[in-house]
This record gives sequence, C-alpha cells and structure tokens, in this order.
Amino acid sequence: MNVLKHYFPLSLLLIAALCLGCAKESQVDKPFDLEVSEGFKNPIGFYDAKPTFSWKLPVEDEVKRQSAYQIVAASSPDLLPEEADLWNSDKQSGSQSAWVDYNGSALSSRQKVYWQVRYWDQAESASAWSEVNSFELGLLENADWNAKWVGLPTAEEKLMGSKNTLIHRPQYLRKSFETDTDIASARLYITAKGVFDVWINGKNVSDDVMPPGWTPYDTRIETITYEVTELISQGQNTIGVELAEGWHSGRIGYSRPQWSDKVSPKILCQLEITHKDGTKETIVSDQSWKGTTNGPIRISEIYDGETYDANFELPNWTKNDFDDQQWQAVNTEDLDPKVKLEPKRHYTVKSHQTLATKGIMPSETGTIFDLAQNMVGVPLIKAPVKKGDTLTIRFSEMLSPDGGFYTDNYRSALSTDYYIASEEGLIDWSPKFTFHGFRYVELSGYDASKEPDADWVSGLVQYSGFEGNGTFSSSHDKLNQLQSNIVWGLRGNFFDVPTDCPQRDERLGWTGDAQVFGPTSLFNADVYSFWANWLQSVREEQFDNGGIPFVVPDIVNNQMVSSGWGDACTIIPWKLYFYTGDKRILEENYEMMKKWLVYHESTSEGYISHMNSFADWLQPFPKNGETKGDTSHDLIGTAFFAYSAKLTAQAAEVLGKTEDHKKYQELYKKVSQAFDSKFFDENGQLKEVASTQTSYLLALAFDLLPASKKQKSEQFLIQEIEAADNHLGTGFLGTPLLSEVLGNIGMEDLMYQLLFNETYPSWFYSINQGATTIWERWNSYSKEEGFNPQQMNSLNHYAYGAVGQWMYERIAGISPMEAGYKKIKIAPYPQAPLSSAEASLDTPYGKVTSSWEINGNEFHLTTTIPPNTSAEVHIPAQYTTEVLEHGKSLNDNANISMVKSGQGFLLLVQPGTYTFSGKAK
Ligand code: RAM
Repeated sequence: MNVLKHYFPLSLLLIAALCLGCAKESQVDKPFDLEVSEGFKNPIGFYDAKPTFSWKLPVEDEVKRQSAYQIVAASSPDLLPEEADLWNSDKQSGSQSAWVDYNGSALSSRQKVYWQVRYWDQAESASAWSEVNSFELGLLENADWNAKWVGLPTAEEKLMGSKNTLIHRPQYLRKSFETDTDIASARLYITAKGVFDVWINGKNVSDDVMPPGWTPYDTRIETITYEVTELISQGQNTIGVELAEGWHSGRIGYSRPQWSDKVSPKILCQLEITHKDGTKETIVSDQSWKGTTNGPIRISEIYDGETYDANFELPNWTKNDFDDQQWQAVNTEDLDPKVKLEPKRHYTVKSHQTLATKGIMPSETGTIFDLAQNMVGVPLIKAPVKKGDTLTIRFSEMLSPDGGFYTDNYRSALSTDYYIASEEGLIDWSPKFTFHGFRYVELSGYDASKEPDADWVSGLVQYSGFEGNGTFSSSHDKLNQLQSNIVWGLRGNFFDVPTDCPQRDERLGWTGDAQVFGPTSLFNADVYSFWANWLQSVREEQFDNGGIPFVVPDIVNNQMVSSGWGDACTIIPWKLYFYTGDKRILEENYEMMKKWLVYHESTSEGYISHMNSFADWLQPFPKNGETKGDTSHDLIGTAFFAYSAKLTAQAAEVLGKTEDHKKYQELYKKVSQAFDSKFFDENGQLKEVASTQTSYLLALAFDLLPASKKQKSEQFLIQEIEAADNHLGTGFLGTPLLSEVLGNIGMEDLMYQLLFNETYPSWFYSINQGATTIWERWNSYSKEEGFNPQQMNSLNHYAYGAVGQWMYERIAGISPMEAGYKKIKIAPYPQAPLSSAEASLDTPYGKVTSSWEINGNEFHLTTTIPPNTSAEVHIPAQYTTEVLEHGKSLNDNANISMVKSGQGFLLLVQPGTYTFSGKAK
C-alpha cells in the first residue's frame, strides 16, 4: 500500500503522459473501406501493377477533414507498418483520400502486396493504422503462361444452327495429375476462347457465369484467377472444364468472320501449386488433356438457348477415378503474341438474385410461369419429368393482350432451352452457357400427371458483379416504379459488356446507348471498373483513322461510325472522371479522345459535320416515319463534334496539358461558331433544318450558342415542347438532355410536367401499360393496340432510363460540384405531385444522403455530408421563412455558413448530418 501510495502521483503522471502521447498518435478512428484502383477490395488475380489507393474517414463528429496521410506497403503483413519493404509514402500533407498513386518498388505477376493507411485530421490528430488489406497480381504477361490453348476441333462436325451459323458442340476437357508434397497454396489461372466452368476433384471452383466475358478477342482475352488451395489434395487430383462457344465462337451480331478451326473454342489453364517446403509445381493445359463432346450439354448458344440431355451425363468425370479411355486427345495451339492475355479488370457475371414465380396460367402448349418482373439470366427448373420426356422451356418478356406468348421481338433468337430426361423424378436444372431476357417462362413436356406448381420455376438474375451504390424513392408510386424500371434496365444490360438489349439476336455493346445511360448507371451501382474495362475495349477497337465502331466489341467490322455513338469515347471518360474524381480514367483514354476529334474533322467541311448518324434514334412521331427521327444529321454531328472538343479540352486541363487545352478549346469555339451560323438565325431560331426539341437541346446542353441568343433559343425550345402539348419529343440522343437543359434554364416545373405525364410519349406511359423495365420505344406496347408491329421492340433497353440521373441530382438533389464529390451540392427541388423524395449515394468519401418532405407549409430536409468534403445546401426560395437546423437558428451552428440569402438560401456546410426546416412565406 505504502509503496503504491508513494508512487501514486508519479504513476498517475506517467499514465497521463502516455495517454497524451497515444492521444496525439491515435485520437481519431482509423480509416476504413480500403480499395485499390477502380474500387477493388483485397483482389486476387489483380490486373494493376500500378494501382491507386483509396480509403474513407470514419463518420464522426470530430473528423471533418484529412490534413495528411501515410500509406505503407509490404511483401508481408508482419512488416507493417514499421518495416514496409515495398513502399512508404511518408506523411503527405493534403486531403486526397482517393485514387492515390502507388509509388513504390515495381510489382510483378503473382506478387502479393499488403498495405495500410493512416491519416491526420483537421486538428493534426493522427488516426490509428487501418486494417491491413492486400492485393495479389495475376499473370500480367503472355510470357507468364506455359500452357497452350487446348480443345477439340468442334468446327469439323459442321453442325449448323439458325441463320446457317456453325454450332460448336460444348466440350468436356479433363486432366488428372499427382502432387506429392504438402500444399501451401494453389492458384488456378484460366481463360477460354469461349465460355467455361471449371471443377477440381468434383467441386465447382466458382459461381462465375460465362467467364471470362467478352472483349475484342483478337486483341485481348481476359484471364481469371481462382484461389484453389483447399481443393487440391496430396496425391491424385483432377481438373475438369466445361467449355462452350459463348461470344467468341458462337452466333453473335450480324456477321462473323469466315469460320475455320481457329474459332473452335479452347481453354488455357495453368494451375500453380506452392508446396509447404517451398517448391513449386505447375500443371498446364497441353496435349496430355483429353476431351469429349459426348456430354449432357448438347448445344449451348447465347441467342438460341441450351439443350441438355441427361442421358449423356458423365458421372464423376471431374473426379480421379473416371475412365477417359474413350475420350479424344485435344488439339493444341500456341499463344499468339498479338493477343494480350490480361487479368480481368472488372467483376465477372454471377447470379445475384432469385425471383419466385408469382402466378401460373395455362398456355396453348403448356404452362406459363409469371415472375412478375422482366429480368435477365436463366430459369431454375425444378419440375417433374418422366424418362425420355423433353421439357421445352420458352421465354417471353410480355404477354399479348389476349394472353399470347409474345416472342416476335426475339427476332431470330430462338431463346429456347430443352431438357431431355433420363429418369423419372424432379429435376433441378439451369442452363449454363446461355442467357435470356424474360418475365414469363413457358414449360411444356413435363410429367402431365402432376399439377403445375409455382416452385417449378424461378429466375436467376445475372449481371456483372457490382454492388448497388445509390437508392432513390419518393412519395409517388409511379416514380418509384420508374426508378425500379431503371435499375432493372441496368441489371439486365450490364452482362459483362454494356448491351443495348439482353433478349433478341443483338445484345451488343452499342456505344450510343452506353453514353446516354452511363451517368445514370453511376448513381445506381458501383460500375466504375465495368466502364473502365469497356473503355479499354473501345480503345482497342478504335479504327486507325480515329473512328469508333458503333458496337464494342466490334462484331460488325465494316468501319461504320455514327455521331452521338462514337462520342461515347469522350463522354464516358469525362463523366467517369467527374463522378469519381479519378484522373487516371482521363489519362488512359486521352489519346483515344484526341484521335476521335481527328475523325470528326475528317468528316467535316468548314467544321460542319457530315458524319453518318443513327441520329435521334426512335424519336416519337417522326415526320418522315423513320427510326432516325427528324433532327438534322449534320446538326447532330456538328453538335457532338463541338461537345467532344469541349470535353477533350477539359480533360487536357485536368491532365495539365496546357497547350492541348488551348487547342481544343479553340476547336470547340470554332465548331460552335460554325454550328451557330449554319443552323441558327440571329433570333436564336433554327433555320433550314427541321425544328425539333432535340436540335435546341443539343445547342443549349453543349453550350453552342453566343450568350445573346441563348435566352431566345430557350424560348423556342419551350415553344417546341408546348407545341407537343407539353410532351417530350425526343429520341435516344435528345432525351437525356431534356432534364439537364430544362434544369439549367430554371424550367424544372416543366421537366416535372414531362416526367409526370401519363400519356404518350412519356415515361409513365410505359408504366401504365405494365412495364417493369425501360423499353426501347416510347410505344413498345399499349393495352389498346398491343405490341408495336416492329420486331425491333426490346422491352429491356436502358437508354430512356437516362432520366434517372436527374431524379438523384435534382428531385432528391445530390450532385457533385467538384469532381468525385469533393464538394457536393444538395439542391432538392420539391414540387407537386411529390410531397417527399430521398436519395442516398456512396461517393469516394462516403455516403451522401438527401431526404426532403413537405408537411403543410413546412419544408424539411435531412442531409448527410461525408468527412473530407464540404457541401452547398440550397433551401428552396419558397421555404425560406424561419429556416432552422435541428430546431435552432442557423447562426448557432458553427458548421453552417450562409453564402447567399436571396433567391433561396445557399449555405456552406461542413461534414455532418443536418436537419433543416423552413416555412412557406
Ligand atoms: C438498335 C440497337 C441500339 C441502337 C441502334 C442504333 O439496333 O438496339 O439500341 O443504338 O440500333
């Protein structure tokens, strides 16, 4: 006691001193949500040897801003943080917490890197170190591969399918091998010219759907890495791969190159085992593999569907003791140095959701199962069959008014699966190497003695692996349905590449559709890596003259280009930069953007474009009756020429390329001037070309008119809309600009009217006809007249869903003021018929929310601003009486400062959550 007593004051002092020390070191919570490059968390088989690092600061009252950071990277977690052998950034001052370039030792294939980060807050308090994260590189070079392409020469069978296209029968490939010593780790590197599913010792290696996905295969094939340590055992092992034609060798698009054995599907596979004693062993695909086409998947085609014959099942073929004596030796092919093998740089397609049948009805030939939602993926069939039965599974997006099973809009895609039963009982089956776009499934050929049951059919919803990152909802059911339709359009058309539609004989990476919907997709899902990958494909497909094909991957191969479509190559990089803040996307694509301007120039005279164009595709009420609408093609081409020049100038500025910035800014001005004098008179009215909403929208959205004419032109736009009885009159290119332009010119009320219109053409029109996705046409179907007679009538086409951006940005009111949401604008637009709306969005700095409600004459707004950002909050002019935050005067809150109190309040706020209220005057 005495001793303690004696030392008490001293020990107290010591503890206090220690605490102060640690307080300085780790007073604030550690950063979280660590990611590398375009949002990857602890990836393996990673593509990027020069990654960027991002992290988030904790949401706490004390943490407002980062004043400095430090990143450490090492070859082993034990070396962190003190002995980081790969990189120590040291303390770097500044608030950058996203997309920080790795600047350490060069990294190579297979290397695993561990890293962590800490930050100092606005008061210079250091956080604790974050958790240790890691990334492991895949095989980055062709030289890393010892394997050969292997497969059976399926082209030789000369099996012909629809449209006289060669069908490659699915193959089953296998290899057994011995491994003697204890296994420390094992990685399977694998890809295919075709699509595959891989098994080791009877276990399915992954739940990926149709890997490796679709790239310009002549230039680049993506490779996949699987962690398979647990699947390999000491002694004998077997790898089995199912392989089908997929996009590489199957019927896709309009024309294919001449068929030859070169296109017979093949796999490339390299299993690398590290033993506990440090030795390494590699098992590769080579001439020792064997294969057969006598397996149960008889045919599998993307457009036409899959046929599975259970009589051909090969029990245990992926296990050791299977007898493959009757199987054939495979053909081998060397790697082609012109075709780069690169780790996949975005997430594979997977089944993300299962939809249950909501209704059953008889059809002429069988039973129809209604999933109550137009979706993309495959059915899961658990139906009773008798031996020898052929179960026929057909699909439809919508039934005719008389209940008929509508399949005309699949055009030549047969979109039918078959299951041939080998025994009586309940099957549990899904097709593997095809996908369908459908809401209804028709089954026929099942055991007729059984009463159809909802459990027989469900839908596996498949799309590229990304998470939702935004939510939007409101007090209005139809607006919520529209949001749902937009999200389902996204799910349905992000199937490894961005597609126009998921169901007919098309499903192609149409560039125009992509640029139109791109921004809205970023509000709803974490699709940055998806787009970054597709842009790599766009770069790979750019023609030597700078032209951009209108579908990527380019299966058309006719050097055709379209204005408004090719401009995806400037618009998407810019939008990705603006919504993420990652400059690298501009760096990667800058040369492509410049080359595209060269192409624009080459198709112009005196800066007036004569580029071919799909124009304002599917504009309603076209006077000429054409799908291309009434807007002048030269006007469209010239407007996009100017816009692409403007975006390239902006990109040059961000990248610090001063000369280029000037040059392209100059080009933008010249093209705008030419545009103005060619198409507009001195009153700001269109001359010599058809007067359309889209013409005015392009001029105003891309800022192509002199200030003196703008206001006048705005009036002409409004007149055009009024002449259409206050309805939209826009196709693919004009529609996304409506909300942007009307918003910019203070005509949000009019935009509300267009958005809430119930009659044709409008968004709600399709909802009134029963749409559960966005349609290709404003009038794809009506209850009175049934389906649009055109076969080009997709009921799952995301383009018109582009209005979703405005729903987040203006109705709920969340938009970036600076790239990547470093500065945020919260500017909701409350307006009848809405009484409330809310959105949330995951930004590079954390979650932003905005939620408003009108209650009598009171306006309430709750908003959350993440740390390391700031925000401008706009309180609408009509509610600026008695504005309070949390019931207190704004002056009482040090985190709020008034910037302007004229037309509505403009407040600058620091990170935190705020609840504002205001009364109507
Ligand atoms: C259609 C596609 C796509 C559109 C082109 C012009 O076939 O579905 O949506 O961009 O045509």
